[in-house]
Amino acid sequence: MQVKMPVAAGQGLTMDEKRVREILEIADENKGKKLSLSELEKVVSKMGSWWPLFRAWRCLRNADANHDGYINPSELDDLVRYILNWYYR
Ligand SMILES: [Ca+2]
Repeated sequence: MQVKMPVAAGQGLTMDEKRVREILEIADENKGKKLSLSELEKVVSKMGSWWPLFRAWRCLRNADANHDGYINPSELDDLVRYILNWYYR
């Protein structure tokens, strides 16, 4: 028997967590395992943001817990959450 799971509002669209992580991995151009503002800018413009630099800056402000100006591997989960939150609003 098939059970239909209730889908929360905004879910079931094309962008999911896996896809966001893929985009973030590709965006790490110098493979430094951390994302700079300009790398984030490319990420958000790929996701269709109108104003990528501002959006990238917001991402950094929200997820950069140690304030070094980069998204470190330990901050990546927060960044993914932030992006998903924003994307589905
Ligand atoms: Ca950081």
